[in-house]
Amino acid sequence: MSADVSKLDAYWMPFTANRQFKQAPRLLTQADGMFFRDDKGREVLDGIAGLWCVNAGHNRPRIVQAIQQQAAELDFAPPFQMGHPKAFELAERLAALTPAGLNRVFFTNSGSESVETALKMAIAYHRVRGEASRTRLIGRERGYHGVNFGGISVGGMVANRKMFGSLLAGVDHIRHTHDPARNAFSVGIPPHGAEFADDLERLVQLHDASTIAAVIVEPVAGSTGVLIPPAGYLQRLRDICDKHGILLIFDEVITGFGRTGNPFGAQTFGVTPDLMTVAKGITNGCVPMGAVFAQQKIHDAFMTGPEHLIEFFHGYTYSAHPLACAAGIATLDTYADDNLLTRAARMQDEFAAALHSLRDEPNVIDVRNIGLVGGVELKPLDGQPAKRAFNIFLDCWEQGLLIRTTGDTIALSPPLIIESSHIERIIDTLRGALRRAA
Ligand code: PXG
Ligand code: PLP
Repeated sequence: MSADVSKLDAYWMPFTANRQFKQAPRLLTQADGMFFRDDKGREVLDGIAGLWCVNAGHNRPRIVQAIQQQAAELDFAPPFQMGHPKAFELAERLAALTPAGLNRVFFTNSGSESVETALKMAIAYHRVRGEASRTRLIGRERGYHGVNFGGISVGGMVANRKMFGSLLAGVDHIRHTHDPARNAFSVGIPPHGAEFADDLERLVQLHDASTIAAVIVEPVAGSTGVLIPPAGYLQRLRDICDKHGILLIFDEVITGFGRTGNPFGAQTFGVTPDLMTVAKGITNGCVPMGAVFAQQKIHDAFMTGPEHLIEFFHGYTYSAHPLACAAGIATLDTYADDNLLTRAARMQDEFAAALHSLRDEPNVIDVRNIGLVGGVELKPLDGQPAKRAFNIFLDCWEQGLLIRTTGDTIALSPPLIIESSHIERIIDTLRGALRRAA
């Protein structure tokens, strides 16, 4: 299938080098299983599950049918003061998968919206309980929490923040956990750095716990370059939050839905947050959707006052959109049919061994992995940060492999249906590109 690519000007592309792209467009026109096809008919192996979202692989029949049927049956239902059956069904199905207690589900349309929703819930929760002074939000350096104002305020990626003014007031950050001097080439969970969590104690001493509503972190930071939490780190954050009455928010937009070997990262790391944000894999990437999972006590704290009044003044026109709910239910069925939410645990040793075989290739300064997430960090070209990795991205594309790069880190997050032959092809292609770039 060839597309008309004569006119590329009108589309201002997101998080894209627009001028470079439009000189040599990379157009995807079809997808099935582990593969895309481009407009020239080439097969491209999907090394990143679309964008960390197509966890069950592309074009899954149950999901396709569910979306088609739903579009014909109920195209839209207003989500405010109205409902439709699949919204309740999906919420119940999700609540059965989440770690203990996270059994109330608020729907959004993206990871960014999930983050805004969780931050607002946290501040409002303290207020409805009579602790209105708890308004401060704590994020982490190098964190990614989407692109809306709350998310970039608690986020810690400089390029995503510096252009956009003064951001939200009353935000602070704990330090990131990346420590290559001690942890480079760790296989799986890095051993050193639980004490990075103590930075939260420092901020409590500075601001006082009575001003802090919540701390938000990604269990595994993805966009910032695949940072795996050091052993004991997340538990220590949990303990400090408990000691000071601070809510702990896990942003599981990437780690949710099987990426780390369990349904959620919280289960892989054995730490349960008060609020959890998800998106992406909730519908296998097929229809935009996100959600916030809340501990029941947080939900219940809002359920006071006259019963005819709205309890939480928040929501989106497309919250719990019928197409997204239908896709979500079919996605959970597909994950169950193929045992996909634990497949990363079964594949991770093989994936890790293949990935770490790249450690002696030119300019590789670190390799990181957990579940079916891999990071390969490269020594930057002198004076040209991100260029070496971008060149490798372009080379892999030429060779029929889609990867992601952020700065000089290559990120891999293949669909969870990946087989050994795909792992070999990904690593062989990457190895060739690393050698050519040397
Ligand atoms: N939180 C986290 C932890 C994410 O990874 C978002 C929030 C925002 O989700 P939406 O759906 O609003 O994009 C994300 C999204 C990358 C990459 O570079 C990662 C994301 C988005 C785009 C690119 O790998 N994660
Ligand atoms: N802007 C305007 C003018 C609107 O009327 C609305 C919703 O009604 C929005 C923004 C928010 O849109 P959404 O609910 O899709 O986030």
